[in-house]
Amino acid sequence: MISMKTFLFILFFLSLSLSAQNISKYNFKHHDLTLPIDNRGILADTDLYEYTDQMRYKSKPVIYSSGFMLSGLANDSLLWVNGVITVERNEDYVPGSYKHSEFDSLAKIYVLKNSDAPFGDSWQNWKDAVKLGADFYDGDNDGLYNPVDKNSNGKWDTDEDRPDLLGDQTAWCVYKDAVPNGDRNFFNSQPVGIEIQQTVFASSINESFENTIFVRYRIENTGIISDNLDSVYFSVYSDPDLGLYKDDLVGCDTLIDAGYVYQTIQDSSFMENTPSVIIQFAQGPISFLSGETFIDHNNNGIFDSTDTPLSVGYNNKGSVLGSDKITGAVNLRMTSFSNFLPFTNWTNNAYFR
Ligand SMILES: [Ca+2]
Ligand SMILES: [Ca+2]
Ligand SMILES: [Ca+2]
Ligand SMILES: [Ca+2]
Repeated sequence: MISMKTFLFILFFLSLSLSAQNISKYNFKHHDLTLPIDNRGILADTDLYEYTDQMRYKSKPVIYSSGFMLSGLANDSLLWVNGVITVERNEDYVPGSYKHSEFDSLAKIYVLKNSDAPFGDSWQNWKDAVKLGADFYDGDNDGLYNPVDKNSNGKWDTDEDRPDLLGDQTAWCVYKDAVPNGDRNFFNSQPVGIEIQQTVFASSINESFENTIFVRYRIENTGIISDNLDSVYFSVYSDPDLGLYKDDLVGCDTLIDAGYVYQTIQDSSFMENTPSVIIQFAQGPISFLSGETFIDHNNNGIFDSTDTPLSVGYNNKGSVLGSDKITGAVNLRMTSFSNFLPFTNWTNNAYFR
């Protein structure tokens, strides 16, 4: 029997609602996992130091490349597609924000650790992340991020500001779909005005989380290019390699909104400790669906005060910022999964989509 005691999880939180690039990279470490990332949406497939150019478990590869794909209709008619899929040369995002473009030179990866001193350097540096739109806890409720130890006790108190640190460690960045048409793999796809706040975080709050890295995407149509983006699909994309990629198998589990990659034989690199990788949607985007999540009494297609809610959606923002409860809505779940064989001489190689 093959032992597959180890399960690695990547959980995705979603919420919908060019010039010279300033590339910043970070090797996110959590127990036995390492995940190199950059500030334009690339997960795993980015060089930092020798042997960091993949997501690794106990120094051995588990994911070669990961990112996402988005598609939809702009202004009800124009079909667009973009994404970050390095193995297919789709790299359609650049560091920075449409809404706060005057601060694009600050658009790097901001790292917060639970072990950082309260009000220390990482909390002060977060001021620049806030300029680019990052969340913070506004303890004194003045609308500004000003991390000051008001009572000088060396500790954070609830009436003092703090950054949006989730779990043990948080790495935040923002990027936008500003790569021009001529530099894209999808030749007819133009920037449509999407910006994405990406938060990679990890926690040790329980044992299973020691093998888990979370990725939260906050995807926004800024309205700067397209008034309306409709029928939008978001896909997690991943090119996993459990050690040697040729014997990897793939599947999905609709009950837990997850895709996974596994082996039925020992991997020649991991041997008896061959892991499985599970990529799970932990919190889908909020959606209001007439007739499903609310009864639309006034028939305007919008959930408003005269309507009857049928369900509740949630936006979990961590232990400090808490959770929003959104009545009349639902968190969307995984609706499809596919694996993909891009090159005929590869066998059993799989993608999550
Ligand atoms: Ca404040
Ligand atoms: Ca204090
Ligand atoms: Ca393998
Ligand atoms: Ca209504």
